[in-house]
Amino acid sequence: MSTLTSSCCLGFDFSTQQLKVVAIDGNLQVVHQNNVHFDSDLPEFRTQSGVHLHEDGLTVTSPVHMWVKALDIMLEKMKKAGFDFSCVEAISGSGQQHGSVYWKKGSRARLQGLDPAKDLHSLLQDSFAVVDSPVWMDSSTTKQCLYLESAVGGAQQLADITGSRAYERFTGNQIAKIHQLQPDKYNETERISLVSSFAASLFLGDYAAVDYSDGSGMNLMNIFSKQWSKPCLNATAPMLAEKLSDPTPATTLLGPISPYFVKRFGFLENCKVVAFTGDNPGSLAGMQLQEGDIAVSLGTSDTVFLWIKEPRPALEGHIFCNPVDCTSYMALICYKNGSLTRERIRNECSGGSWEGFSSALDSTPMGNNGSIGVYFDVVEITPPAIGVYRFDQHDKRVDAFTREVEIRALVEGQFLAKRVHAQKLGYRIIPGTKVLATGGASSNKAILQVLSDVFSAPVYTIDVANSACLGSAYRAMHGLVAGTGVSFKDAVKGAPAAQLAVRPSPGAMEVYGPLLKRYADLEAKVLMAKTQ
Ligand code: XUL
Repeated sequence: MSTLTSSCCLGFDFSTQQLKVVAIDGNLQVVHQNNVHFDSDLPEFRTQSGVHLHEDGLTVTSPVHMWVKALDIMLEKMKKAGFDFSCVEAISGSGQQHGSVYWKKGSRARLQGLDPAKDLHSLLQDSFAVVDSPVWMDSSTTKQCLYLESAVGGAQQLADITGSRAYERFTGNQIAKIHQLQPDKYNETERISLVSSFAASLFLGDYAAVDYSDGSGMNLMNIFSKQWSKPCLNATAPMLAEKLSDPTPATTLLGPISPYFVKRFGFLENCKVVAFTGDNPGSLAGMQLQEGDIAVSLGTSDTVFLWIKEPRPALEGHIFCNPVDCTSYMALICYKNGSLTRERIRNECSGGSWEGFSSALDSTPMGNNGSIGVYFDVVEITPPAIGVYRFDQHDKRVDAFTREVEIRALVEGQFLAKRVHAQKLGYRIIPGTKVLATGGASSNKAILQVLSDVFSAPVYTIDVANSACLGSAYRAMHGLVAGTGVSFKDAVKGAPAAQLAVRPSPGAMEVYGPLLKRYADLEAKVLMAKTQ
């Protein structure tokens, strides 16, 4: 990026509920932020939290025209706020993962010749074969998932190729369903985009390639060769390779911005569009995760992302290609029993008070004198089990713990689970490993101390309300220099860094080393009890 302080990079995030934008200047400072809320700013689409839930209770879609119109509104809002588009050197973005867009035959030519006198929404009115795009919340494709796994030799085989076993929300299974239930629409489709590459296509004025990272969330790409997997394509739908076109690294400079935006909004002709990616890969960039680091987001559901070098795809979690370094990977694991379970135990064991919860953690020893708990109030994703299980120091099941022991057993159990599953996917603590904690519970020091002890690594906190969006602006800036060999880390040197919150207590490694193994064995026992 040039040193002109007035020049900037833009990051967009097409997420489930809103479209967001962040502009950063040459010093990596945020100089503009804006958003368009789908439900309230575009009420004509009648979405709830950005989506339509269908009557079967499984199908979830979003209107593709709503996303196009949101971009019209966003750019008008920025113009009204006095944003100077001529200072933008590069644009990148992210989108909710797995969602798909079906461009109708003839749309490429339309994208290449957009009339700057009109808005995108009216220009692209007739450009989509499927107007209700399937999104990540959809779980209607179990049949297609079972078929895909059996076609490639089983769930583990599919994970070995694509980084994940078959998941209903993953795009390949959604494409298979559209081909089976709406063959005419499938045949009318010239190009299938992810939400991310669809958004990039709007800026590029041409079809944008799917990037390796978001492409890893489709159950279609070989994450090692970074090519579409022929057996997966064949088991999904005919002529699919042509409709997808080749994937590309997330650092790719796709080309200059479409003349439409130059004429309509005053962007410079040589403003660059850098490949868009998924929101989770975007967050990895926004949080400036580095090799060996692990990010733990403690929210309604807990999510863990990792930067890994040697992935080991498993039947749980996902391996995606890394969005900022093509030789690395990222793993993503989701847990449903996050803050709601912590709140339940807080209510039952410390009268609803976080102070009481924290004092219980402070007054009980690391390792809880051998007491371990597994607390799955709702069916967990990783592993798929439900129920509350308490074990004493001899691995004998017990009915209850004292209140303090219960609180520590919950928090230790949640963090042991995160480390055990991360390790199954290839995670290793290396010198310099940081744990980046985000989300509601990351403001609780006592909880962070347990996190630090269980991982035997320092815990840093970072505000990531907009991490995917900010990550996209960082990636736009990196995209300008990535071709000359500059690493992402060097490109974002000087960006606001995470703050050290706590260090591991002395002796933590000795306590939690053996407990990790015990937790893994006990969790396997719980899973076995469920399947018997
Ligand atoms: C990840 C996933 C969600 C969406 C949310 O696999 O499905 O996190 O990316 O936008």
